[in-house]
Amino acid sequence: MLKIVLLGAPGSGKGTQSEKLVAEFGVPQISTGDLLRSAVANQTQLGRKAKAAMDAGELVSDDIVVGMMRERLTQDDTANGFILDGFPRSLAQAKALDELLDELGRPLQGVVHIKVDHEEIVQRLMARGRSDDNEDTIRKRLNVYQEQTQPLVAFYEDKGLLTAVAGVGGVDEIYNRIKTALPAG
Ligand code: B4P
Repeated sequence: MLKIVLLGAPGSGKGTQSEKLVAEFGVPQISTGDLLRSAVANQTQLGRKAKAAMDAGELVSDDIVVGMMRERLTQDDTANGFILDGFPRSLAQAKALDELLDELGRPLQGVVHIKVDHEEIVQRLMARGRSDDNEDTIRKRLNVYQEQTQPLVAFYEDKGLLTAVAGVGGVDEIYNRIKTALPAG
């Protein structure tokens, strides 16, 4: 059983580290970024609504993302837990997640905050080269992170759920730090 959120700026390595957690703990990774990109690629109604915000480095609206997560978190494969990657990204999303997990009787065990300096992130994402990885959009995403997502650090700290790990160094080194930060049980 592992029910956690990986919190961190875009490009902090949430996706990279989630893959390793999935392989070791056998619970699904739920990435709102991946779900949204797949909706865009399949040209669904939701994808068409999300595309402009994603291209501009803005957050997709809370109601779209929360609706998508409600659907995903009620699927059977989450019975033994989940790794939330890139969700929540705003206080409204965090509060909606609390309500949803309360309803499901599966409260969050912990939040791991992966901390990486923003200049390092710009370098990493420019090297990755996804369609939203040009310098202007990356800087926009970092500003959005600062304004809308950073407040979640205090939100989860107040709940006693947050542990911070340094997200610089080798992928395995960071993974070991994350494992040490995982909640017991
Ligand atoms: P995401 O898909 O969440 O994209 P990300 O933040 O860029 O990815 P991540 O942090 O997982 O970084 P990764 O491991 O890939 O979001 C994309 C967009 O979707 C958002 O801008 C927004 O528009 C929308 N969206 C998503 N969720 C939303 C929500 N909840 N609400 C509203 N809108 C939402 O690593 C990045 C790079 O670094 C990779 O190239 C990787 O190889 C490299 N890397 C990883 N670890 C490294 C290390 N230790 N050293 C060096 N490089 C490393």
